[in-house]
Amino acid sequence: MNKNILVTRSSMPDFDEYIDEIRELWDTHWLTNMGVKHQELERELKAYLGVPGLQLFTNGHMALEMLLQVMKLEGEAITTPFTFASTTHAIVRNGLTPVFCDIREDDYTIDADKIESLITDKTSAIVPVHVYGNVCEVEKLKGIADRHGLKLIYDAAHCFGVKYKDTGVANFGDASMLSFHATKVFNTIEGGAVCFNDEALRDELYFVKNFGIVDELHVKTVGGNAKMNEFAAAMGICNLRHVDAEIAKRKIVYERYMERLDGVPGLKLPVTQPFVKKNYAYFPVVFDPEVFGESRDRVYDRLLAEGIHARKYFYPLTSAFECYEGHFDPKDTPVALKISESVLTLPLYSDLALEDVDGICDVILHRA
Ligand code: T4K
Repeated sequence: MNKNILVTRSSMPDFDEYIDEIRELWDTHWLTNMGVKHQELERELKAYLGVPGLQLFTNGHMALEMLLQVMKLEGEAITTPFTFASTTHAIVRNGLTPVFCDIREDDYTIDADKIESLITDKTSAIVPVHVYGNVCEVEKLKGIADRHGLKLIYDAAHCFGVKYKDTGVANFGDASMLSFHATKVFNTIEGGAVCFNDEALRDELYFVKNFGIVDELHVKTVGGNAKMNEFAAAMGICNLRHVDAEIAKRKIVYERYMERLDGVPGLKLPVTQPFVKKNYAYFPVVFDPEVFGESRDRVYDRLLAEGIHARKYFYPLTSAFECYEGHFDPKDTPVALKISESVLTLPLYSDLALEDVDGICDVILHRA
């Protein structure tokens, strides 16, 4: 193909739309610390996502890390190793021990049926990931968390706009983290949020992201700094106006991949989950080398040679990271290990041309 195609490409508003949005910041000189753009975006996102509570953060990772902090968790958190570094690091950076549970073969989310055997008297939380925008088994997970008195905190970084049974997915569990990174379906350049039901969390999250400061004389928590600035919030306000159109365009790209690759022996394509409204965030393909005749790594290399940068999200498993060497055994989660060694996420973004999708499929299928 001889063309540089990356795994994704940030959605952006028209230049003039963004300039109009930030113009007033030159009048006020108010650039951060929960200014007008921050407040406006928070209000608009609450309405769009249909959540009772939402706090913005500087990125998804700090949102999750600080959420775990205000939950005052101790001991162990049951989670999945088939995720981005952030999920595991947020747990560890809070002084908690991650206990890795295997994932489901069909949608790659945590296998709820394997959680209870991992619960000990030290377990304080379950931290599942709605990976690729696939929705976890939310009802089962709630049942387990309630039965054992555990907090249920979702990493919903991939899930902007996803609904389950007509409910915004960030409503499930005690709280959910969303990422608004440049690579996500909805972006604020860098950014993130925590969505929650319990109103008590609102103040805790508000204070912790601003050094724990209550007012000029009172500091009530050992907080940090994870505030979203006004330029990022303004980007979010603009992008939110177009996000439905962006998701609709992603759907067209996604469907073209499905059309071209469905039924090819040895390829496992994304699942369609019942009752789920998708956001078409990722297009993961799992390669069975025995049947397809080539490994994931071989296909990755062939695509790269044509300038197509598919990504091995999520390889290696977080439990195999060198920073955790000697602490975990990736073989304890055999399904996750197998998927991480055979999955490739193909380029997917709203303005990816259908001819390029065809070109990518031709390379995969040796028709180029
Ligand atoms: N939990 C989960 C499950 C996550 O997946 C993530 C983030 C988090 C938590 C943490 O949320 P944040 O703190 O990031 O808000 C990228 C993203 O940086 C990361 O946000 C994302 N997950 C992860 C899955 O993907 P890399 O290391 O692959 O990024 P990079 O720089 O290689 O970019 C990938 C492609 O995106 C580039 O090839 C081109 C495109 N791109 C990238 C940037 C930076 C753009 O089009 N515009 C850009 O500005 O991690």
